[in-house]
Amino acid sequence: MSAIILGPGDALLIVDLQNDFLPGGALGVPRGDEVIAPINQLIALYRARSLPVYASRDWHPHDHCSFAAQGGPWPPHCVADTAGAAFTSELALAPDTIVVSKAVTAPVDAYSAFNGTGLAETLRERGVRRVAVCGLATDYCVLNTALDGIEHGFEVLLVPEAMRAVDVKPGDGDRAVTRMLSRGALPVRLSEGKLVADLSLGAQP
Ligand code: VGL
Ligand code: ZN
Repeated sequence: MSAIILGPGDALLIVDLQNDFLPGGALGVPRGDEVIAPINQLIALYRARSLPVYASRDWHPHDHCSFAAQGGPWPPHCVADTAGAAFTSELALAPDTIVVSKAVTAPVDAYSAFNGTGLAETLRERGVRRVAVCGLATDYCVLNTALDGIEHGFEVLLVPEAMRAVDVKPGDGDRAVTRMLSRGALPVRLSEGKLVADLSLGAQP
């Protein structure tokens, strides 16, 4: 079993754990609620080592271009300052969580937490070199965030048990995971409260 030793340079990045993306929300991800428990474990793991926790959120104006009324693909969701846009209260976010708001203006959509947010610079200033990515949804914002993270030169740990997919087309989530791994993300899983490499997901020997 290959344990991942967390230390300086590590950070946790939780993608879009907002009420609208949970079952019953405006754009509920099927079984999205199942990620809350593992993400809370991840938060505890990183906080125990005083490592930074980042949480991105979709933070749209009411007339955002991704909404159907504007010709976009989605129902209205995550409108800034509404209950749907709030992080789920079941998430054990500490007051020092660094919140990253994205797609905050009407004409621009952003699936990636790196897109238009200054996140790469913020991470570098903090000395972060490796981010563990988890959250919703695997096939949209998690996918684009992880790929951008790699593009920006960060090592990316992927926590599949702590993410769920929209699966507009069946298999979208699995294909997204395959894409992230093929670009160099390392799959990890929680084992007895620690992170270990997930060799079952095609990591190279
Ligand atoms: C997302 C659809 C629309 C996501 C955001 O967070 O994955 N999906 N906006
Ligand atoms: Zn959105």
